[in-house]
Amino acid sequence: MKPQKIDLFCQVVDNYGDIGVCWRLAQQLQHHVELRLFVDDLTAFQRIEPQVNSSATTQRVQNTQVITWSAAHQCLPAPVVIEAFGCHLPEQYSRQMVNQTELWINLEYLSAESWIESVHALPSPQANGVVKYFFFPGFTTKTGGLLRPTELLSVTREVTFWQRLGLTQAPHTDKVAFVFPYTNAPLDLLYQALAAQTESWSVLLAATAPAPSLLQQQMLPIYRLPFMAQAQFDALLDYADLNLVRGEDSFVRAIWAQKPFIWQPYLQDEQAHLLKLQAWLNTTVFDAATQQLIYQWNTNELGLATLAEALQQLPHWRQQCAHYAQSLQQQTDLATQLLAFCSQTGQKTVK
Ligand code: TRH
Repeated sequence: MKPQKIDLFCQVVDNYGDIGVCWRLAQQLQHHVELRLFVDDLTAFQRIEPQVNSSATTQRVQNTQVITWSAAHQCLPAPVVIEAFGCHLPEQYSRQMVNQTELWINLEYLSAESWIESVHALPSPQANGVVKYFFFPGFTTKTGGLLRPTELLSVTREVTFWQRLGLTQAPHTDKVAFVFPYTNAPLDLLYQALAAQTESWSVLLAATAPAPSLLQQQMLPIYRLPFMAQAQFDALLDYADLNLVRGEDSFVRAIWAQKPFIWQPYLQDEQAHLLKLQAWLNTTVFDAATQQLIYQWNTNELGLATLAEALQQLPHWRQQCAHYAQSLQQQTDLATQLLAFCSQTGQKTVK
């Protein structure tokens, strides 16, 4: 059964990763199926997509039907339902699924840990009588793959692009770093290392990042950005010479930008994020120095000399990132895998 209609549910737990992933996925799926995206927090959604009307119960946003969580009970469930990151579906909607839904998928968080392969695509019968399948994104062919953009965005030295970001023109330094960190990232070290390079660097600092001190602003040009639409965010990842990213969504998108990047995973109890980080590093083609640099960025062990040295070797770092992205490109992307999974599995579970 080729799916015709899919309902995708997104609950915003924290930050922007949940809606960031769901919006990306929705935009890709809507080319193939009639898609409804149910979101519980339109204010967060509006920040990454300004076309969203935060008070509309239902609306079309770039060809995707967007419905608020509270209006879900008025909708007859689709044959395929995807809940993102184990969010709990609205109760009444969930009860109605029994006669309507052939396939229920829980799209899980991304991880490179090896256990993912053994649980990806496993079924689990649910109280409402519908079987739920666990769909794990990942970095190997035994997982659900990664969300992949259909094209890279060529930014654009257009003045209007920069004006929307509050800049009069593109930064005029030799190189640009785009910085989207968690608050505990060693930014002072980064600024010092960038300022010490022979080539001149400027920093484009995401709206959520800690404000630079006066001293830091004297080291190099730091442009504080407004909160941007996700498409602009992506364009900057493609434009920058170095990307500092975090969480899940900006991390994956930074891989495709094929630029040197450092990933800061979302902090978890008992240092679980470091296990995730190491598991991912083990799957990469990065040399030991690059792996160590990324790891130490997250443990606050990184030395100024190590970072400065890596920046001096930027073309080599960039080459590694390009190879890495090219090797991952051999894998089928997440949206394509999800659709194929629906075709194969929906058939089997149909009553
Ligand atoms: O916001 P995050 O820290 O999200 C996190 C992670 O996804 C984490 O895995 C999850 O468990 C936690 O939330 C609850 O980082 P992430 O995943 O990179 O998502 C950020 C999104 O915000 C991404 O889609 C880009 C978007 N964004 C914009 O569109 N414009 C902006 O100006 C900024 C700063 C972000």
